Amino acid sequence: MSVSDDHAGGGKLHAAEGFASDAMAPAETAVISEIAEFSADQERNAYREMLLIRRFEEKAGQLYGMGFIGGFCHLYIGQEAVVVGMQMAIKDGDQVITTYRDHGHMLACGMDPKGVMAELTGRRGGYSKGKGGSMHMFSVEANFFGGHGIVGASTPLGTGLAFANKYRGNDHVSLTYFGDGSANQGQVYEAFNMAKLWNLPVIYVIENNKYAMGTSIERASSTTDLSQRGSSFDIPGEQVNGMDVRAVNSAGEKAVARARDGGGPYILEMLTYRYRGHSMSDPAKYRTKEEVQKMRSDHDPIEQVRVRMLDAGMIAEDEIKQIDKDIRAIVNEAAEFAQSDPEPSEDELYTDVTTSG
Ligand SMILES: Cc1ncc(C[n+]2csc(CCOP(=O)(O)OP(=O)(O)O)c2C)c(N)n1
Ligand SMILES: [Mg+2]
Repeated sequence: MSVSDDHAGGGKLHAAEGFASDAMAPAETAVISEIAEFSADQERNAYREMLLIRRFEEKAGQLYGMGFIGGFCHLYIGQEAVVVGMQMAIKDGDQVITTYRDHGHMLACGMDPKGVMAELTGRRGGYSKGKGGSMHMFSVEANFFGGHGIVGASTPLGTGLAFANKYRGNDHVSLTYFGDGSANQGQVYEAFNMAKLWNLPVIYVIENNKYAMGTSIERASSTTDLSQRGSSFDIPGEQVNGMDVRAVNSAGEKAVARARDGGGPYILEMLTYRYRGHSMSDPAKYRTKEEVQKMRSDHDPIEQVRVRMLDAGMIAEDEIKQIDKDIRAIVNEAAEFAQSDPEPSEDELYTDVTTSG
């Protein structure tokens, strides 16, 4: 049985082979991190966290289809290893900021699935009181700084978070996520310049899922090894197998330790893939079903951990089923809350809303 409804393949996994010999192979010049083995606890934790994101996103997709969620909704299914592996590499107080594909990041930061789901359905128990929606959530307690709809905008803001850490003299780092499409935005390079000039503790996590909406990286980018995009600013970087949570974690641990020690900014280009469309309204004409199916069956981040744990005798089938059941219960509870919680009252219309002019 597959771990995921979304994982239709059930095919053989090649966890240790990474991307060798397929279209997702890293550039030839790229530095590839060594993969550290996980302890049984780490495997279990990674499995649970990734599964929570997967199931949450599947449920969000269903609620969207049923008309409970309006506006934009960008699902993270397929990319779970990136945020979970990175989250395992940081400590409390380190900041996380990302784009609109943000539900996984919020869950990984420890935000309440009920509050996230209720925000998606526009209810008052949502993180923005039901007035922000999928792309506009925030939690100071969880050190999650959004949720940003403007492509490239999270990069200078995340650099600013790193500046604040340095200014305050603390040892925190900022994980600043953005996509392959965002990597062609001008403000990213203005931020790179300042990050290096001031030696800021920021890790730029580029989630290269190969597409920016319907445009492949090959069609949009003059250079496709995004880990080297900081070279003009003397910011080093490396490509990482973003479908293997251990590879992400290994690279993350190194980059975070370096930044915490005053080593300055670093780029981690995560080679990853989204299984679903760009958003819920995506005609998906820009890639073949076979391409998607191959990633799901050969590289699924959750299935890799499940198979590894079973092969190593770290976990029994029954325990896996129990984790599955627990996660389903959490997600169902979130979905029920998101459908039964009332909408914001009318007098909320003008609170916390900024206007210009
Ligand atoms: C400044 C700006 N330009 C264009 C858009 C429209 N837009 C939304 S998402 C997107 C693609 C971004 O792709 P990528 O950075 O690869 O992130 P992914 O969606 O793959 O996670 C575009 C062009 C926008 N939101 N902001
Ligand atoms: Mg992309």
